[in-house]
Amino acid sequence: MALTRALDMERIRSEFPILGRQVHGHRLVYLDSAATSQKPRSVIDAVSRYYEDINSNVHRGVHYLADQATEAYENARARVARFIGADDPRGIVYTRNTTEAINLFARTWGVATLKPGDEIVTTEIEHHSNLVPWQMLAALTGATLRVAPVRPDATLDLDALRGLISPRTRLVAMSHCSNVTGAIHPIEEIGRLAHAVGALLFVDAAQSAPHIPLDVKALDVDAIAFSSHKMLGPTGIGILWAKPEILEPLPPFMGGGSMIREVWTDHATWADIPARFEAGTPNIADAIAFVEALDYLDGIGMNAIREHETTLAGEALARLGEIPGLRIYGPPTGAPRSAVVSFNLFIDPADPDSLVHPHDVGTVLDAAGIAVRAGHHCCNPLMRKLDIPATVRASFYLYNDIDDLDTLVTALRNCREMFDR
Ligand code: C6P
Repeated sequence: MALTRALDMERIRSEFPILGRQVHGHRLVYLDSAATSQKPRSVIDAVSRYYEDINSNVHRGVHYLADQATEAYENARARVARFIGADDPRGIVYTRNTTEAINLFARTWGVATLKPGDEIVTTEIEHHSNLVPWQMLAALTGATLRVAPVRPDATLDLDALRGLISPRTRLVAMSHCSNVTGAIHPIEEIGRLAHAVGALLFVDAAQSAPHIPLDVKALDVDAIAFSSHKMLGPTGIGILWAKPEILEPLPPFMGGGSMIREVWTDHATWADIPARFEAGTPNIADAIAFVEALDYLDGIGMNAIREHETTLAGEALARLGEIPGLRIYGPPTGAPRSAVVSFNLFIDPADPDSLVHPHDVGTVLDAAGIAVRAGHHCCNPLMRKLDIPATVRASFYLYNDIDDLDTLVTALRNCREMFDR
């Protein structure tokens, strides 16, 4: 049964071949899209088509195939720019993933800009990818890292974050959407505060770009990072976007082919952006196939996807909340959130020691054909703050429907009974 009229679920499901398979004798219920999404047939075909038709290196050859591959690779860059509302494709830098995009920005902008006394502001709810690179940058430059705390209810303390932004701040680096709680953070407001003190806003959009219409101009962010694999595209391709005027004066990230203008034995000069940041043979096939993913998302419409997921998340919160002893971590009802739901099962809600270990819950769900993530979700500081080892996380996407939620709820009720015995 379709939950909303926003999407044609039958058609969408039929376009994702993996959703037709069985796991442990059950229909696969894939609720782990925050880790990586499934891929529609058009993306899978685009990868093979590239190797069958135009496989060649880019920006090097003088032959027909090299021209075709280069054109497709650069058209893909322009397509990504259009997807996020950026006017100039020179602001799009291909990386392997969000993690590499954040490290690239830290190692280029950060090393070129920061000095002792400067401050980077981030938050306790960040994925390690948006925390550790800033820790490393602070150690390298003598800058100070300030970290806004999470409240005991697992929401970000926005007042504390506002209070940390000062004339010493050079960069605020924060997630648009938490991969654990699904909270959507007010990046427009934080951006205004950052800009008022002359700082930049860097947004980790790994969990928002796949689910929320994004427009970098309307949001007025300075740089963002996201991963193709979380938004129907292939693994191995990520995006750093930054305003071209920010990228223009920066030094390269890595040295090698493609990123140079001229090389002598003792020095070199740099290519223009974005080539300056793309040393070596890039991931051509997956950059080109990423276009199919973006076309697929836009074909359905990011607003329709958001509407579908909001309805599904609302239903999930209500239904999961009825399971005795199930505790959900994250924003209060009505607060902006994505379709990521983290929770734990306690046999006795009043006794923290009665926690059913999330890995055990994950294993029971897996036996029923349900794929969720159980763990710390690369968010150790958040887990420490919540005083839990891990959570179970169900993350929904455009191909999930109410029957997936039904299956999850039934399996969780069974799981609770099993551990209560
Ligand atoms: N989160 C999850 O299961 P990469 O691995 O580089 O594509 O993305 C890193 C990353 C950065 N920021 C956020 C908010 C993320 O959620 C992730 C990836 C996955 O939650 C894998 S750990």
